[in-house]
Amino acid sequence: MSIKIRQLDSTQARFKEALHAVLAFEASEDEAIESAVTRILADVKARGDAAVLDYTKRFDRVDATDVATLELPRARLEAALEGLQPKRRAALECAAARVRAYHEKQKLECGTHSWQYTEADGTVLGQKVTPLDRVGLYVPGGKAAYPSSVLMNAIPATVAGVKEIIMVVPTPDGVANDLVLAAALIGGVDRVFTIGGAQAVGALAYGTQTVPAVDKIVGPGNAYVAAAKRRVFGVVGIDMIAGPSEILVVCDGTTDPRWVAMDLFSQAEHDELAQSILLCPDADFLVRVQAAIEELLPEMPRRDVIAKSLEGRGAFVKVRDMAEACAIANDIAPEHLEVSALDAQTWAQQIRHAGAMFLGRFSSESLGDYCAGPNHVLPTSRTARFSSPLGVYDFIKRSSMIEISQEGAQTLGEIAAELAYGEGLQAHARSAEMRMK
Ligand code: HSO
Ligand code: ZN
Repeated sequence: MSIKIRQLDSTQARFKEALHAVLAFEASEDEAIESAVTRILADVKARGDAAVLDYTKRFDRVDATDVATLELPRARLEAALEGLQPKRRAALECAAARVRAYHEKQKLECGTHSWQYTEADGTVLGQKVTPLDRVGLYVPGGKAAYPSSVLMNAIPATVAGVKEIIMVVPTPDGVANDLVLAAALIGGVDRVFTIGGAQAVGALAYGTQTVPAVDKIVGPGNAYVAAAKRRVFGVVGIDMIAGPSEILVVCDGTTDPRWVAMDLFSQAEHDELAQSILLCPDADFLVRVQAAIEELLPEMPRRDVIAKSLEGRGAFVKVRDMAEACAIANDIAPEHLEVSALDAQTWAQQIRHAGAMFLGRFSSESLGDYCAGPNHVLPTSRTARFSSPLGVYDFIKRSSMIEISQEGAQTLGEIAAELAYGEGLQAHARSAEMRMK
């Protein structure tokens, strides 16, 4: 199967522009989607359950008389778990345990704890950390229904101490995915409603007679779900809106080219718009990876998706050396970065922008997708320059704590009053002064 992947060379004229043209991805704002979503959200806000039932009948062909019947009883989740092949169940449970262990560590070490300190005059200042009360987890029903994503979203929330996790998942024609339901149970989801689309996002954001309103909505979804999440932001919190998946492999030429080819496939198979890029200083190695791709692609059940992704958005970049590869990696700021090199830890010291770094030739991204432990919900489309993987910190918030001593009220009162007069705010000034001797 011959496949044509774009070839770039860091020494070519206008290389940076050429690279950025490859990276460019704009989530197109579709007018029709936006207006449909606006209508659905307004309807759910106004009519609650009745609107949710109407849309569920129209879009999922599930005709229910009452939203309560769309909630799955716990016994249904338990049956899904019991019904799994033992090996698959063990894998799911092991993955969950590893993801939980990693996030427990994150809870201890990432500043998710309350603190306070006392000043000389007895004034106490601090920060109080509180988990969110209730979180909504959106799970797609169609081709991108990943049980692993249920774990990755639910587990950091439970570790953070979120009191209640409400999952929504559409079941077109009434068909549920048992692996997803089992993952919900293992991941600590409290309630599951079989609703989806913008109507489910609206139900979670505004609450209906049956679906409780949540404080934050997380989880992936199609263009309608993404548009709905954007619109309800402010009423509730949302996680990031993810673009297509990306992998960047930086290789020194010492890894088996077939391993590298399969790693590129592993992202490409997600989506025709997924992006797989390889940087290497060794031109001959790039030729060998191309040969491995041609050899391995025909075996892949998802070869058509892979070929479209690699030909449409993939690239091979010949770089001068590994140091330059690291600099280019920082510019790309990929969702996943594999440093497939002998001294990966050393090169990693030069990397600052990547959602997740996979170091050394044994660290395939696929292990991180399922069971290494770190979260697989990662910043895409160069947003790793300023944002982080989903984590425990996304399910907590901070409150400032201020307890001023009588002595502190004298010294701070003077400063506050002075600034308040400067701003023309008399009541502020008087409120501070009244507490002064
Ligand atoms: N690579 C995806 C996550 C995933 N992979 C789920 C397999 N299942 C996120 O970028
Ligand atoms: Zn993946």
